This record gives sequence, structure tokens and C-alpha cells, in this order.
Amino acid sequence: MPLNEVTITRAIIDRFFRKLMDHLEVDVAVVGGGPAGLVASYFLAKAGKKVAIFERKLSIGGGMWGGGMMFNEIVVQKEAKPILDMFGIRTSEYKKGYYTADAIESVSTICSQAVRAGAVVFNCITVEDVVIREGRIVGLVITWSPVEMTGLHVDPLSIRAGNVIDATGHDTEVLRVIERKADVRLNTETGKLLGERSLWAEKAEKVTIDNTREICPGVYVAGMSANAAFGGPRMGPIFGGMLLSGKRAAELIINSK
Ligand code: 48F
Repeated sequence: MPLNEVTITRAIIDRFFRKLMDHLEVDVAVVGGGPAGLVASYFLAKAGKKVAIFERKLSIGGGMWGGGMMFNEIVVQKEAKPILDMFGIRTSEYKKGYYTADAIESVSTICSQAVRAGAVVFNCITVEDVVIREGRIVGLVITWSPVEMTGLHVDPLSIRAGNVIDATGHDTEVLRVIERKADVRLNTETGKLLGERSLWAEKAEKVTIDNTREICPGVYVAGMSANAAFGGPRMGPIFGGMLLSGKRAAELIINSK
């Protein structure tokens, strides 16, 4: 039978829109498909939550593909090795307590397992705003990234979510929009975003887990976004904290009700 181009087109449109329609109301909307967002999504989906990941870029993985300075190896400390083991990602001990893994194997494996667990990735979609009711964030405002990039004057669409995870990394984009537009106090010392501090791997990796919290009603922070929110330092190309933070965010949400 000859291939029909219109059938190919129909298949894509039909399947994609079904997927999108099915995720207009989710238990958890994860903003950012970097390591923290992907790990959180995996554990949430495994626990039976309906999870959508919105990722601005065409590719998921955030800052993990490039290891450190585009040298595509990542380092994790011993506390995080069990997560890589659980995903079946191969590691090798570099020095006592330091393990390395191939960055490409790490991202692709975690993403594959998050998707197979049931999380759905919507790539090329940027979260530009939130929906708030009675002081609680109950949804997200989304647009195609090319619309944002080209500055086209096109209104966005919105989705509803029981909880949102800001896993947008250094830029804490969800929190920034909340701070700018909403009368919602953040769960920080000042009620405002405290901002990221300069690099200190040891301290940063420790505080990342503590900083992984509900930061305002309906919104959790994970990964680098958690440190940036609470005034913690950056950690550089050690990824254990990102993985453990994603897991912690998922556990907090799973145990929240
Ligand atoms: O930056 P990113 O990898 O965040 P992470 O999971 O991990 C941080 C590490 O990569 C590294 C580090 C520690 O080792 O310091 O930087 O905390 O991934 C964040 C993802 O969020 C996407 C962005 O494209 C990236 O892939 N993102 C950011 N803002 C938005 C967004 C937005 N408004 N809408 C959708 N996606």
C-alpha cells in the first residue's frame, strides 16, 4: 500500500491533540525537564500521579547533557549513587565517594523511564504565567516556545494542576512570575525570592535537599531552582543534589494528602 502523506499528518495531529487534551488537568505539572524535573516526574508517575512536564526547549535534560563545560560526564557523590543504580545507569568510582556517569546515558535513561512510568513530556512549550485562586496556584499559562522567541502577539492557553513543581533551574521562572504578578508570600525568610549565591559544591549539595519544599500554596521547588529560591549557592557540575531533590519533591507531594 503506498504511503499517504495526509494519513501521516492526521496521525500526528490526532495523537498529539489527544495527549494534550488528556493533560489539561493533571495532578502535577512539572515546569522544566532538567534532571530535577525528570526525576520528580518519574517518582510521581510511578506513584500513580498524572504528570505533565512542560519544557521550553526541543530537548529535555536541561544542563545535564553538557556535564561540566560541555565535557559530557557527570559527577555524583555516594549519597546519590543509589538513584543512578536504580535507573540502571552505569557509574564508575573516580575517587572514594565520587562517581562519574556518561551524561548522555544519564539523561536519556532517566527521561525514558519517566516517560515509561507515565509522565508525559510537552517539549517546545514555555510556561509564562500561573493561574491563582484564593492564594493558591492552581494552574499554568502555556505557550509555544517559538511564539515566545519571536515575540508574536498570540494569547496563550492554560492548564490546571493540583500541584506545580518549579524545576526551571537557575532562573526560577515560575517563582519570578508569582513574585511579579501575585500577592502570594513565598515561604522564604523575607517572603521574596532570595536568589542564587556563588559556587560552593559542598554546601550547595547539602542545602538543596532542605530547600526542596513547598514554597507557596500549590508550588514546590526542586533542583537548582530550590537553591536559587532560598538563597543557596550553586554547585557546579555535580548532579547528586539535583537527583535527590527531584525525588524529595515527589515524596513531599505524594505524602501531602
Ligand atoms: O537547568 P536545569 O538542568 O535545572 P535542574 O534540573 O538542574 C540544574 C543542573 O542542570 C545544573 C546545576 C547542578 O548540577 O547547576 O545547572 O535544576 O533544567 C531546567 C529546565 O527548565 C527549562 C529549561 O529549558 C531547562 O531545560 N525551563 C526553564 N524555564 C522554563 C522552562 C519555562 N518557563 N517553561 C518551560 N521550561
